[in-house]
Amino acid sequence: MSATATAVQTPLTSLPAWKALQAHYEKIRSQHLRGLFQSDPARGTRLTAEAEGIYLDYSKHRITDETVRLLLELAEQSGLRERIEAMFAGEKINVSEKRAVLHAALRAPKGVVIKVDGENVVPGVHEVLDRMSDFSNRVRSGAWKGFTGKRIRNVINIGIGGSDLGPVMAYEALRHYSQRDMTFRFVSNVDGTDFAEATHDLDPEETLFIISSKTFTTLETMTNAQTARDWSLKKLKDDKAVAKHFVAVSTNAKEVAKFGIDTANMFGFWDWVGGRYSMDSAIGLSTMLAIGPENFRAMLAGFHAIDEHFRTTAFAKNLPVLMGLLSVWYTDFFGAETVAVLPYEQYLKRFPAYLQQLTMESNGKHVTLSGDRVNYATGPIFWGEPGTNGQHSFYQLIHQGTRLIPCDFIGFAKALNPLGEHHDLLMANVFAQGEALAFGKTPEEVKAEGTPDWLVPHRVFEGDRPSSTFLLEELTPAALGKLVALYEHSVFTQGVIWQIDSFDQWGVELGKVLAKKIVGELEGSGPAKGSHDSSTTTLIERYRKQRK
Ligand code: G6Q
Repeated sequence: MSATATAVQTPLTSLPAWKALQAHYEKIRSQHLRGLFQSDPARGTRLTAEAEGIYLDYSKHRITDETVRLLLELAEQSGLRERIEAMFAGEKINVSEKRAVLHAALRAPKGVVIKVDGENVVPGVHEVLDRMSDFSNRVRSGAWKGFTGKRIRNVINIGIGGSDLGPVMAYEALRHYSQRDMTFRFVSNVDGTDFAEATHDLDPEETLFIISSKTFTTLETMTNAQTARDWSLKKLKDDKAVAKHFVAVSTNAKEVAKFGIDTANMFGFWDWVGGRYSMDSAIGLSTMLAIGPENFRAMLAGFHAIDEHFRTTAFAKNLPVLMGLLSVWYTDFFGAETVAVLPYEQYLKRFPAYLQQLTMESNGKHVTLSGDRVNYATGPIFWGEPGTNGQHSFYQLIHQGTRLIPCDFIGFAKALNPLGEHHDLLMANVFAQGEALAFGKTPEEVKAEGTPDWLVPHRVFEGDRPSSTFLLEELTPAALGKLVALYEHSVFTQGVIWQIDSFDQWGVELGKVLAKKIVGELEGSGPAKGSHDSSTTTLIERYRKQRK
């Protein structure tokens, strides 16, 4: 293992920049954004950054130039530069799983050399991409036929977590570019309803299943895959049909073959691709089938552009670095618990859900790389919904509640579906929300509107509520790749500052193990067999009685 991955680090809270930020916070905490803008009208143009067609306005944050300077120092003192180099060089920076972290290799152009254990992984990436392209073209054109000779009209991706959230999000985000005479569905939950609803109106003769599972052992996915097999064969009545209606995306050829899928129809990836970082690997096969290989490659180019930006741009102008540092600033100094992601783009409706896994599974950690308990807060809770819908539900709390919730607003200058005034109305709302959150409405302003005294407190907006605004030209496949890569690298930046392993996920293990144990105890109706606490035992017994 490399020196960079395991080097003993100065504890975060002992770094000079951290201490300076603590002192600085005391000075800045009571400064209102109204005052900051009044005394420095240029901040709205200065505290911005732009790269690869993405404009980030971070002026509506509770920061000054001094805050930014100290946060950048924190990044330097945390060794972010070396850690970025280590990641892109294929070092095993996922220390608890002893793995390299190379989602950046998935979008590296041909000719780039990225080595893992001495082997260049880029040619293998392109070999899989070429096979995916060939397969997608055949299905999309109708050349690939189902077992009874019918054209494939429906594609169902079966996968969960990292093998589902990216594909669902990308399909929804890029639906505008999708082949409209095909239906795409996604089944993830072990709850049978998910499968039943996804298939109820489909014909097995026209339906292709993609079983997406890195390990090919995940309980939910294997259960759904088996159900899909039964559903198909009930109509197709011949085991040989499996080869025409099932393909696999996995790293586990042995299990794929055991399931009955022809390994010629298996698309592989590698242990250096984490599940939540895999939507641009073969896990994105459903995306490629929907939008076509060219658009998929455009998306990869978008990812790559931000990889290069992150790797080579000075931190002061580096979008993911700035995003990551701002998150640390609110999480650790203001004590903010959550971040709201608010895309003003209906196609991005699953983007917050996708980011929940990316951010929370990555940075929801309570020990450092060396296993010590952290004494500061790590990964915030991510949540959100598209605007303007959220404005009519939870924005009330962001505007007038008692919590500080930094917001990420995402908007596009051009509409993909221009209809009358819709887009201007949408964008007017995103700009208005950032403005209202930052500047609010004072009691004097409320009174001046003729509001009776008793009602004034209810109608006051304190303001001083921070937000970032991301403005892009249009939601294209490349733009989506860029947006996702921004958040990926922001997550990494935060993880480096917090000295945690952003690439493992041990926290999902315990529940899985216990579920396997309990499932065998649900048969019968007498007292529960397993040794559990009194609460779990009672719940199991009650279930056994009621299920009859
Ligand atoms: C992601 C996690 C997790 C994983 C799923 C599915 O980073 O590791 O969400 O993607 O548990 O795993 P398989 O792809 O192995 O079925």
